[in-house]
Amino acid sequence: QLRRAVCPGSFDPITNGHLDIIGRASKLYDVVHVAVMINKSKKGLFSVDERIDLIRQVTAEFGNVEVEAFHGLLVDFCKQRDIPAIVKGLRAVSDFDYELQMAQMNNGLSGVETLFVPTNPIYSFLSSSLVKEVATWGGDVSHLLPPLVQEALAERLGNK
Ligand code: COD
Repeated sequence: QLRRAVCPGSFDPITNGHLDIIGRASKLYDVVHVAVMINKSKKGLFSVDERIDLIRQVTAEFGNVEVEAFHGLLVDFCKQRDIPAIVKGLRAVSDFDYELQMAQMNNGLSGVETLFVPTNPIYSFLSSSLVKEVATWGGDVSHLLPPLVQEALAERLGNK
């Protein structure tokens, strides 16, 4: 039986921080599912389909990553696909409180385990929202995003 894990998130858009965690998870598991959360109340800069398309392209090299949208509970996504583990990156203590709560809630709901991977320190300050803010005002984010994503972002923000 294939060993599966899921990396969930908003990925609006995917950054090098996300990609680092997905790549490391892809070495530990046979299949890594990337679950892109559909949040109807939060309109993103990129549509869910655009996010999925970008993630598929930048994770293709790993060879064992499957990208899908989901709405509802993450534990249901896991149950439907026989996924016993959630892999999350931990950036700093500030991530910890909320991540611990979610990990405990998810475990209580369905028994799914959450594994935390420490962020690569070069990405510990990195988030999709900061990247969007910096890029909006013309700041250089080229070292924080895969080139393809950087292009899509510049185009979306009209900086190109
Ligand atoms: N370095 C390393 N990892 C990173 C970095 C970075 N710089 N940035 C982000 N990550 C990792 C983290 O593990 C993060 O959790 C994940 O990538 C996704 O990040 P975002 O910002 O794209 O996504 P979020 O935080 O908006 O995602 C939240 C979830 C979708 C995971 C969460 O809301 C969820 O599970 N929702 C589903 C509904 C549900 O089940 N709710 C009950 C939860 S108990």
